[in-house]
Amino acid sequence: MAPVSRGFGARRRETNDRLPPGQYLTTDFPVLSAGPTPRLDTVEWRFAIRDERGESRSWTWDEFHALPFEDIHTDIHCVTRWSKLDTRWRGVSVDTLMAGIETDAEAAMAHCYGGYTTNVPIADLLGGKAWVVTEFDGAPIDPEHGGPARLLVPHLNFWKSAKWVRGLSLLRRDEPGFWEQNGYNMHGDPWREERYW
Ligand SMILES: Nc1nc2c(c(=O)[nH]1)N[C@H]1C(S)=C(S)[C@@H](COP(=O)(O)O)O[C@H]1N2
Ligand SMILES: [Mo]
Repeated sequence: MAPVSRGFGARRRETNDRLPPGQYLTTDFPVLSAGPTPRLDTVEWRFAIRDERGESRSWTWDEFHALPFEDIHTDIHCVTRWSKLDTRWRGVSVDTLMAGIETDAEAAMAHCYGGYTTNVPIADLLGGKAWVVTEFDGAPIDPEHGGPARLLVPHLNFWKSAKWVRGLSLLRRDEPGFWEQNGYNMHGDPWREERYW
């Protein structure tokens, strides 16, 4: 009945409860990019949402920073099986960005500087589940990790968290993005092991 090993066991269970099936923990932050890292000037940066009727609204860097920012403390899970616990981000919730946009869309396509795309159901973007983030660990996000801004949808596998995001286009019907056309799951819930088709 050594209290030390009881405590250790309890902590391990707690951590394991946060690890989806088939995932392992990592403490570093791997970089996974399908192409080169775009170098973006925030003066030129825009973020736009286009609804399914083709109407759009967009924010400059300064306009974006006039929106309410939130601190996000979350675990992230990559389909290549690493999970990282307790990551800290800062950004604007998609709820805030979508406020005032009337839509019946089923899904959104995230578009990125550099050409990457990924599709996410609207239900997974609203309700405090997704953000456009500009800070990681109290500093601007490194370009390799998606700076100046990336989408963060931490309850889905990390390929849905589009780096260098430049906008969302709202889709009446869900469509596959870059990895989804190449065999990745349309939804990507790590807890259901939604990895590939
Ligand atoms: N624009 C863009 N976003 C992207 C990717 C990419 O190649 N391009 N890779 C995705 C994948 S597969 C993963 S696992 C995460 C990796 O993010 P990280 O490099 O910050 O770890 O970004 C996702 N977002
Ligand atoms: Mo990934």
